[in-house]
Amino acid sequence: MTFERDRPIKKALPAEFFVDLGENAEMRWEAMSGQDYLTPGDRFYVRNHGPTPVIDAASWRLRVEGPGVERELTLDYEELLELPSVSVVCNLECAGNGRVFFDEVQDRGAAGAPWRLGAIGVAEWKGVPLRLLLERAGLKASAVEVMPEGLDEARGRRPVPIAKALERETIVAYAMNGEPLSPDHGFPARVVVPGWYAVASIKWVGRILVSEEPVHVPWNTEEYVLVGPGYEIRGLGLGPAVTAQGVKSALELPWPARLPAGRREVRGRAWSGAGEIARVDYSLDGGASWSPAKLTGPNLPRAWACFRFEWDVKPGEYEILVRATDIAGNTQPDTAPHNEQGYLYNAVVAHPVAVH
Ligand SMILES: Nc1nc2c(c(=O)[nH]1)N[C@H]1C(S)=C(S)[C@@H](COP(=O)(O)O)O[C@H]1N2
Ligand SMILES: [Mo]
Repeated sequence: MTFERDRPIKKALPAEFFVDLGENAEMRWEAMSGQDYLTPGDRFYVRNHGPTPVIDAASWRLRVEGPGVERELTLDYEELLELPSVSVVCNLECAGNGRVFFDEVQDRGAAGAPWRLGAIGVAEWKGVPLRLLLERAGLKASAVEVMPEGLDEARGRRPVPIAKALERETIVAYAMNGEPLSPDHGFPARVVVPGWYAVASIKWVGRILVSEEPVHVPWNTEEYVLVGPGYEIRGLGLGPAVTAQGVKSALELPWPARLPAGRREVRGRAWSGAGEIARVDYSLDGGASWSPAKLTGPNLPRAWACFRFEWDVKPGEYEILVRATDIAGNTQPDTAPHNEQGYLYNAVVAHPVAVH
């Protein structure tokens, strides 16, 4: 395994697709314009806590172990690929996606990567249900949490409760959009936990610990926890851990956007951890009035829904507001409650557009 500190991300980061944030790379939303449902791997955001490790598949092993299983299970790459697999189309979204708006809109910033809205992408992930691996290791009824651990320097690790680990679509993925995972997205294998913020989707997984007690690690006690007024301190953490995704939306436009005057079609995507998108509304008058956008194409739970609307526009300066609602009735609010690390910003965003 090798790391290159001066090249933390391996894939090319062309400026038209990405904002290069060093260890991290944000997708520019205009990179989704004209794309089908999925985000191509060469445009997918990257969130690393250190340089991407380059792992040799031939010497890689995955171990499933711990007090919550009867026996240790060890697999090599070929063995993983031979197990029964499923394909899951879902998004991965960083819990900090939208963080910059706490500062820009709500005047109260938060520490962390200054993501706008491009720390999300939807891919087709193929892999082995985590459930199957747990069963082969002899899952005990006393198992409480399942914690995948990464082989990166940060040893990224994040427990999920046993019920979430056993969901049909929680998988150990080895392919993304029909190709083996790339190093930046977790080669040889990563966990994908649909519906939860992507910190739980551990890349470069080498070990899966099954516990009979709640597990405390930095990513559920110090980071990826909600700290601030209104958030209770529970157990050993500084606040409740971020888990299920909220409802959000974004336009497939540059930030800020520049458009020629005339009849335009504006497009975007909306998503929610709670299921399908029920509706998307937009406002061109600062939120005084709202009109429904048209939902088009697939609307898969825990992935996203594409939407569009017509706009006949004269030269000037505008803001487009978009507000998504999911099937559980959750709607994007006007403001997002502040928390110190700037997670879960899901308020309606005013997208600046200059029309010439
Ligand atoms: N081992 C490991 N897994 C990890 C991370 C990491 O730094 N190390 N980052 C997590 C976070 S915070 C996010 S948002 C997603 C990003 O996945 P991506 O880079 O494939 O988009 O991976 C998660 N899994
Ligand atoms: Mo993240």
